Amino acid sequence: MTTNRCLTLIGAPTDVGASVLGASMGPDALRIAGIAGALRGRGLQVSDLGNLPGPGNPQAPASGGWRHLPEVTAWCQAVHVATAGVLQAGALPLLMGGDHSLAIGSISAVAAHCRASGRRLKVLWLDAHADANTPASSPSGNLHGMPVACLLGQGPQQLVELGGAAPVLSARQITQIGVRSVDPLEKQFVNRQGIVVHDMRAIDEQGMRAVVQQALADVDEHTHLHVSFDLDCLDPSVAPGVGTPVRGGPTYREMQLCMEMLADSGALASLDLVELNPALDTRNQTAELAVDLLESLFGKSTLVRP
Ligand code: B3U
Ligand code: MN
Ligand code: MN
Repeated sequence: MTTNRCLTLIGAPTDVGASVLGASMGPDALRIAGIAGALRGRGLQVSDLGNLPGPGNPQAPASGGWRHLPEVTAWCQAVHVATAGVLQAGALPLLMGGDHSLAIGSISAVAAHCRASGRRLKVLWLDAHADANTPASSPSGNLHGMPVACLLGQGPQQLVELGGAAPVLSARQITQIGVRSVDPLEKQFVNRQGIVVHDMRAIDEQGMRAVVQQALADVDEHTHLHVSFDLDCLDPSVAPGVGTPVRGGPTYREMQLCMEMLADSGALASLDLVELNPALDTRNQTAELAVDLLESLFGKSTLVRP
């Protein structure tokens, strides 16, 4: 169970890092699904900062290897400042996306906070994609496919240096779970960097329990655990409301176990919940599933466990 009992919701209604429009409606869909009440039900003190303001989506083609760099930079700066403020106030920031490019803003703020407070940062990246493209490797130019590379110091300078110090992370600080779609050149980057990826084959062969145990092996009481949860990690049969679904993802039960084990670590201190696309959802099913999984992430369990 996490020790921080104050949580602040931050809405980041952007889809400017993606091709498919609609993730900008994610924060409100999560509110409609009852995110604040569910977290209060877990005993947390919840406040909602509302939605951050940011630039709209110009729907421009890629140039220079990326799309919408000034707009994504502006969103990430806003997210960075808001996340830093919440951490400074001693609360747990929960970023409601919005597309996954916003993690450059949140994680750069979390990393600065950890540097200042002497805590070790560990990032768990739950995603169907590795999000480790660079402008040279990206097939789309979409910046939501590049946040991991940017955080590791590879990408447009504005994003790489968004939080000042770069790189924000070293490869051993990030572990990925649920990955099943990686572009050819992106694969080379992931291998060169030595990022630990527990792909779907690992989950199939070893089970979610063993995978999460390995991912948490270096997490202790001095660790700030940041979870960056892209909802397209889940199998699209249970989570259809995402812009870039990939079949063959974790089931509801597998992801619930993952959430329960992360809760047990007691280390969770910040969170991104991204890529929810209400325009593609059926009756807010994916938002409701996200809220259900959050309850497990914040300690809900069927029985009292020792
Ligand atoms: N790897 C592809 C697709 C993608 C990555 N992240 C998302 N989609 N959501 C790309 O465009 O970089
Ligand atoms: Mn992602
Ligand atoms: Mn994804």
